[in-house]
Amino acid sequence: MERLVIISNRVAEIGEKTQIGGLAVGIADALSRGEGLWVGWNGAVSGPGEDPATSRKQHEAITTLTFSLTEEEHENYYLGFSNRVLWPSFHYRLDLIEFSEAFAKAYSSVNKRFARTAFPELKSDDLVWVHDYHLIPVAQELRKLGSRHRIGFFLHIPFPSAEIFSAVPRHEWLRECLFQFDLIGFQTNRDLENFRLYLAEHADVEFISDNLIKAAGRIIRLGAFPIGIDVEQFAAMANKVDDAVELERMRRDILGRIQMISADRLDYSKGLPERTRAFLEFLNAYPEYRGFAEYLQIASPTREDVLAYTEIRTELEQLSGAVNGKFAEFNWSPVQYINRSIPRDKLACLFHASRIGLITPLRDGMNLVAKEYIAAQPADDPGVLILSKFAGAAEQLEEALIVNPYDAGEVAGAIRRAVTMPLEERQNRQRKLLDRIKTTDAHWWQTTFLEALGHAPYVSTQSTQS
Ligand code: GDG
Repeated sequence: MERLVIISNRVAEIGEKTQIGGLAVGIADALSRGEGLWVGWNGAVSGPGEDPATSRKQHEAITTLTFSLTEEEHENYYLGFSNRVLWPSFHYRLDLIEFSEAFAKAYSSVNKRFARTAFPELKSDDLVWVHDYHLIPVAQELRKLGSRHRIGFFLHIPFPSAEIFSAVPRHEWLRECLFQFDLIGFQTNRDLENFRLYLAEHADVEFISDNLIKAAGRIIRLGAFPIGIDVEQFAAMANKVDDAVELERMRRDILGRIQMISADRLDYSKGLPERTRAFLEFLNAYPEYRGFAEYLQIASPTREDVLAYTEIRTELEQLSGAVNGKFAEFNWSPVQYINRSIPRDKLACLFHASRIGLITPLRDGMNLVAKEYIAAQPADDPGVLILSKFAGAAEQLEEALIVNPYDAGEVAGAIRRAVTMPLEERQNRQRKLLDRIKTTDAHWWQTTFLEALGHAPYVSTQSTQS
């Protein structure tokens, strides 16, 4: 079997399996199928004059090769082009783009650095798998260094409509960079279709079949590979009794209360204020639930150096405060807002104990929390997933209550429906949802992608040397 080389912006700590998040589970699983190498940023920013030296670590058959970014690289490549240009635009927020020439330059040069770090390590038959929007130019940089490897790219976030993508500064360059991969993978069929429509309108491409194109003298395979989770691992965490969580659940049972839960990074794409407004609408429209419905909102801090993120946090804090101020009683608070990351096993137990999972992003590549909520449900008395139609997961999880997150009244109605849903209907929906997340789990995701990459017809007729 060929060795797998993963290149991603961040490299996770491997070892503590229960604590690593969704994406890292999929990658660690892929790497552990044989020998594996994982290359990327270690998360540290080196000060002026400090040596951002590469460090190598070994965890059984997996080697990690990590380096720090300089302050300037962190500012312009990571916070700049990646998170002030690509992230907002791919999530349909062109209004939040802050573009500068320095961002594009740093994005290009840091990608070069990723490629230069990885290239000397590559053996001739390695499979190379590059992850996400931070690293679109990596294949082109590897090709310039002489790489003839099969290189795959997986986009974890949505690929927007042609109209939106064509507004991204340097989209022509990004497109040409993408053509240096052998396989381009998306989360959903919708993303794949958006990419094809963009190409049809803006690029010189020959469409060979649904999954093959010819561009820049190369044959490139395209596909949709919805990312999954390790269902058993998550369910095992959820089924472990956590005394504090269990005590709270019993207290709610005695008082006839129900809990709704959401857990996201505090990102504007996740629709947190809209969701809080929908909950407010629910309490306004259905007053009989005042004193009984509780909404636990776990919003972990993220990218706090970007203005849009501090603004969304302020907005959310004002809103949660306003809902509590309006409706709370001395012995009941409608919103519990936590602006910290909590341990993964605790999160699983909280999902298990919550009657409703309220997952309503405005745009999301997939959304693993939706799948984790399902994995965590007790089979005999499962909760109900309310899911935004703009989460990639909605393409698969049809038995969830699918809602438009911009329509507070519709979400409030779905909450009401979830609260009153008969046990049999909940069980039926849960059975089907569970089935689906099991058949397309983390293992399925990585094997399907790597099989497609292994079979990608590597044809290069042009030299990219420059
Ligand atoms: C990107 C795409 C795509 C959340 N709060 C806490 C916590 N989490 C964990 C969740 C889940 C992960 O973080 C979040 O994954 P998502 O998929 O929901 O979202 P993004 O971070 O935006 O990920 C997304 C994903 O890539 C994979 O391709 O699905 O669409 O945007 O695992 O459980 N974990 C802990 N404490 C928290 O407070 N420990």
